[in-house]
Amino acid sequence: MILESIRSPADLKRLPAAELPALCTEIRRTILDTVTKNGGHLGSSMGVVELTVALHRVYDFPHDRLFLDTGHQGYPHKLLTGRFDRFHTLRQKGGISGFPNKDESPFDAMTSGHAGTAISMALGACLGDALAGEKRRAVAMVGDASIVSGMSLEALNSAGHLDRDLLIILNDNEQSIGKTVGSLSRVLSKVRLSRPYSAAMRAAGRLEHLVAKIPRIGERFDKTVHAIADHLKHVIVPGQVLDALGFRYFGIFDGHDLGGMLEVLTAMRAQPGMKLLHVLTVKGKGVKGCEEDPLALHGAKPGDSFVLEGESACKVDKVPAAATAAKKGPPKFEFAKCFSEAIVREAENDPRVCAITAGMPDGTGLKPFAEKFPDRFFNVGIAEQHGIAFASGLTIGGRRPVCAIYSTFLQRGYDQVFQEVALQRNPVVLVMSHGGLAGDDGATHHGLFDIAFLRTIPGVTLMSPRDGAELQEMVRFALAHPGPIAIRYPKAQTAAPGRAVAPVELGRGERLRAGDDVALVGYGPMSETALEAAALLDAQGCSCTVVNARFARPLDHALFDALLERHRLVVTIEEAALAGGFGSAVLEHAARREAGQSAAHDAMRARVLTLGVPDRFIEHGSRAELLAELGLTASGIRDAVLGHLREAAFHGSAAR
Ligand SMILES: Cc1ncc(C[n+]2csc(CCOP(=O)(O)OP(=O)(O)O)c2C)c(N)n1
Repeated sequence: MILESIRSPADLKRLPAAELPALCTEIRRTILDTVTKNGGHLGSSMGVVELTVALHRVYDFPHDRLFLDTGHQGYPHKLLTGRFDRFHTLRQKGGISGFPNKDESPFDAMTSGHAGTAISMALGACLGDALAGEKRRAVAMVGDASIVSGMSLEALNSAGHLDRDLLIILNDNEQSIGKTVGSLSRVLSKVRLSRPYSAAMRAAGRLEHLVAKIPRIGERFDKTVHAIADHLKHVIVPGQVLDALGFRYFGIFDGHDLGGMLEVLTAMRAQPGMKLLHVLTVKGKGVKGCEEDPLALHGAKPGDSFVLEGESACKVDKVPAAATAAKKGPPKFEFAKCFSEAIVREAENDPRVCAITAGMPDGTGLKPFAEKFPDRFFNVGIAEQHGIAFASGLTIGGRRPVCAIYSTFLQRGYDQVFQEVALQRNPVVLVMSHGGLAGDDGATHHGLFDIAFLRTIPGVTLMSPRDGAELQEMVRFALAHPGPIAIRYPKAQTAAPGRAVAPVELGRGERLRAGDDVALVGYGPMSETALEAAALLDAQGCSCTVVNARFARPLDHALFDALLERHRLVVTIEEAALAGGFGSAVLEHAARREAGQSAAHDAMRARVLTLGVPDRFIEHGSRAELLAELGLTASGIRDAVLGHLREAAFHGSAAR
């Protein structure tokens, strides 16, 4: 196997050119075999195999710097930069990350996972190096959905006039997760149709033979031959726009033509200044059916069986028995599916209900809504900031918008939640999926900070359901609420909805069972874990009250006063950062309450123990593994409580 012998790009550079096509096939084979076992981002990586091989053959990384936008297309890069041996551990706990990670390899110029950041980072690196007197080149590879995100456009705007040696590669596969949306993407489509070669290159009298002989473009030419002349008259040629911005535009090139990529990148490397290279690729290239259904290939789950073109079956190990056994028992639903059902139901009853996603109609569960209410569904692309402000605008028109964004990506829209939503008191419903540990995607994708960052904004109500049935009630409650409100839930399964849920009341928690010694208060699905922990603590002679907090804001002060007075210890449990989170809110309340009491009034027997995610970044692993590591399981909670009580008893007796 050639790939085995590639320990670094230096080995790749020594490889006879004739062996490169076989190497590309091996890279595709390795990615497919690994991702169908471990899960991962398949389509984007399969699409950039030739491009990545050519980049590493031509550039001198890590002296030159490569910034992969979002990073989900980075598997070929990992395989060529000394990680072949460990590639089978992809996305597994302790194994290599599914995204570029600067702690993993010097070839990863940045740790990434969020879209739209590569151009800014590459530009900053260029300028930083220049200021340090170092001569290095920088390359940013950006997808066609990410390059039209706000941050990329801001970076292009700021980069153009700076005379730095930066190459931006627009990896255009016409896909985001699903079809790329928006008018800028329509401009790109027109460009694809109208600009099959690089005028700049032609003017330079070089590389004319690289004029893209792209089959898909060719087909489209046939179909639209009459339209082309028209397009040529009206289209905004990116070369003109980018020239005006200070970039030199080169395109379009076939990203699967390895020889062509080597030649064009060699030319790019020799050209000083800001360049944008427009490359057309096919998402999932090499996988059978990739052109019909690229969405299916964006992310693969363990056990998915994909077949490489020209093969009848691929080697896919069956899902281990343990994993299938876990599926038995009462029916389970994804939280996202429960949300999906609820929002469709609410929209059927209320024509004001609208839904917004920032490029994630599938992951957020909004697809059924989009199909049923296309006029009330808005996919704004990878533009969380815009999506939130846009939702707020919809309220001005009397609509009831639900903005469904993963917790980690909502971080992009903090200022919009502050100014466009909260300051105006506009009733936007923010629905955060992946609130908690996102599992295999790792540090960039865990949604751990939303409670802390939203809790500081006046007037934003925060809640989290204990299960799918309660989530559906909360969606109903949120849509009737007169101000900004956010619901968070994890990327996890829950009991199928159906149980009767006690009515949701603003700022009121729900007592699930009564006990004498310790009160366990769960936020969201941690309430279920708290119930299990209470059973374990019972067995140790420790009687527990269990509360489902429901709201992190407003906090149920009366309930917490009662808990603090009647228990030796109040324990808060959340799948979120402890710093500033739900437990912090309870601690603040307890401290304020204590400060207001006279020294003689020693009614507050309880102390507060906060359990959650400590003050560090959490790497990838399955959600179950990470919860266990962080002690957020029933046995972990039991051990923490017993340890705390033992310590308190020791200090108590020492003081006496
Ligand atoms: C800020 C942010 N929002 C949403 C996402 C989720 N996301 C991951 S990949 C992706 C699509 C990226 O499309 P594109 O840039 O065209 O690259 P491709 O997958 O086509 O290679 C999206 C929306 C993200 N990673 N970051």
